[in-house]
Amino acid sequence: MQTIAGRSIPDKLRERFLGAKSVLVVTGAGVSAESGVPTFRGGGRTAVWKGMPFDVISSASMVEHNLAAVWEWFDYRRNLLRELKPNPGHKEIARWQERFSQFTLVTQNIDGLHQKAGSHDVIELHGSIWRARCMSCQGRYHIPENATCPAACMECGDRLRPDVVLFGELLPAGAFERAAEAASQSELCFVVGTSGIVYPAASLPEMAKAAGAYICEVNPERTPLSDLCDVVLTGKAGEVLPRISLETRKGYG
Ligand code: BJW
Ligand code: ZN
Repeated sequence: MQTIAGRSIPDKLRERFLGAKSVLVVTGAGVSAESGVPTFRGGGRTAVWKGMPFDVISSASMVEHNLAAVWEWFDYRRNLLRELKPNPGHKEIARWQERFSQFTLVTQNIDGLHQKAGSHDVIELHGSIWRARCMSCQGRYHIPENATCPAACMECGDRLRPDVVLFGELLPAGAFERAAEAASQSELCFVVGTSGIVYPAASLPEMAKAAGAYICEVNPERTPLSDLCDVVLTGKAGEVLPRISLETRKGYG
């Protein structure tokens, strides 16, 4: 593992970036930090609601016992998100989908900022804050940016909850399987802005590595995944990712 904190992108990464056909990007809360979204752990402001840490308010137990409080917390976050814009990190990742013949973006984020930046077919492992899900029939409802969520399920009338994945809950059907398939076929894998402690998302770089991919982490801090990576670019996603593209342009330097 090589740690790079300076200005330039190492030659090996440049070679891989120029030659790769199949690329996987795995992102976490850190990629949205420069847009103003609080992270869950470390790296600046962390998510707290009325004095409760996020793992208390964003928990299956709270959904069961106080769904109204959970909605209040998610409504509050959606209101903040409405004003926030994708940052250069999101935008660079969106450009990469045109650059590589096989490109997969897997995010743990629920904020929708990758899609706002132009990314499509994003695998959202932990759901979306912009959807609600019926607690009985699993019917899903998009929540438009300028509207409130429907009061109840239009199919069966039961209560709706945010369509996000809390600890101990299953990921959306097929999402992890598609991500794992992409990991097993990748030649180059970027792990951006995640603390790498939440599974099964954190196993994707491990799978990519086992399949022979070159792994590059982008994060201002070290994580439990750093040792697995071939290179660690120490810095903010919005600064480091555009530099990778810039420094791999023909004639650079
Ligand atoms: C920057 C930056 C900048 C700052 N640029 N970087 C195997 C082993 C052990 C445990 C498990 C296991 N498999 C499953 C588990 C249990 C559990 C788990 O992983 N627990 C661990 C904590 C030990 N996993 C689950 O429960 C998952 N479900 C599951 O596996 O189902 C099967 C199952 C069922 C029943 C029993 C067992 C298994 C579900 C996980 C759901 C996670 N949900 C949350 C909350 C969403 C709702 C909400 O938003 O309120 O998702 S938790 C929270 O953590 C959120 C995130 O998506 C997730 C990951 O966090 P992330 O993105 O990494 O953010 P941070 O804040 O942790 O890190 C930010 C990073 O950015 C830092 O490193 C900074 O340095 C960096 N940074 N600025 C780049 N500018
Ligand atoms: Zn229903």
